[in-house]
Amino acid sequence: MKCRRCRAPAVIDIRRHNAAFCRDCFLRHCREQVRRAIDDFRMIQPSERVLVAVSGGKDSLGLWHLLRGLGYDVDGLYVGLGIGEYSDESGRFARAYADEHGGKLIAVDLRDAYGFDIPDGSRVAHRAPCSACGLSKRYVFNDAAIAHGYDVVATGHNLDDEAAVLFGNVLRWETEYLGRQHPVLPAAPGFARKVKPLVRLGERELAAYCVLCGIDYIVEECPMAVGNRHLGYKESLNAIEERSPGTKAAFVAGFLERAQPLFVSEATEARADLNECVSCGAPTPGEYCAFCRMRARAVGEPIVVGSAR
Ligand code: Q46
Ligand code: ZN
Repeated sequence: MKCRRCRAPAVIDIRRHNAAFCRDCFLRHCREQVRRAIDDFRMIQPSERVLVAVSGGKDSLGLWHLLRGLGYDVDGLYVGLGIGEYSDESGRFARAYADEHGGKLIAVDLRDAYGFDIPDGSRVAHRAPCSACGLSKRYVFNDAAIAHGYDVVATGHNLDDEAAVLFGNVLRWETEYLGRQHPVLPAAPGFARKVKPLVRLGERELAAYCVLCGIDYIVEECPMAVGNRHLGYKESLNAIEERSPGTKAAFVAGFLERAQPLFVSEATEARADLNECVSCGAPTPGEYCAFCRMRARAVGEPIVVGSAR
């Protein structure tokens, strides 16, 4: 197996590109995919400050490394979710990367900052752990970006993630989510811009990128992911991809090009006419934002005006 670019011995083959690469050409390929995604979707301007949501896994640490390699001004944000040993470990990997590579890492511990963690909070609030977790992370990323003056929040969602989320949204015809499923969610009053620069790279490529760059990352999956729908969608898509490489990339790219614009108005309507949460000031369609409502249930206290920020 030879590298497609330089004919040196290859270290990885990527079936959907029908190509193999040596180490250096593969790293270049990864940077190139990220650069193309950023340019195609106008994700980040060169002078902007970027906050990467870091979980300690291959995607987020790989993203931090790739963005730095492309010359962006990037810091990391780690949210301590309180998911036992998994959170302790993932925090260690995030801090170790920041120490080793001289990156600035902002850490927010959910329990210290907001009084609950994901396992207890989701149980008490009667919410599925991943739903409570997703809501909390989105809230904390946005809040931290605005509080610290970042222009954009970058998350490590890769091609496999995007394909699985799209698959789920299509199976249930979640039209509002489909309208919002885009590599860039523009800024709006109270919302920082959100971008997904890894949308052109698969999970396996990210793992290989980290290994070849010597980036240590947490390999264990979050224990709360076991049996969730998202994993089931990934497995189904993997089976399809195995038989016909390139399906996931075509699915996501075709959606973004031909179908996503049809659903945009629904998502925009849902974002219009928002009020400020009476408790924390975050944008919300109601009186209190979903995070403050969940937090109040999780900590077993009434929502206090001005309590969360
Ligand atoms: S961390 Fe949180 Fe994931 Fe764990 S609880 Fe679910 S959403 S699975 S990315
Ligand atoms: Zn609120």
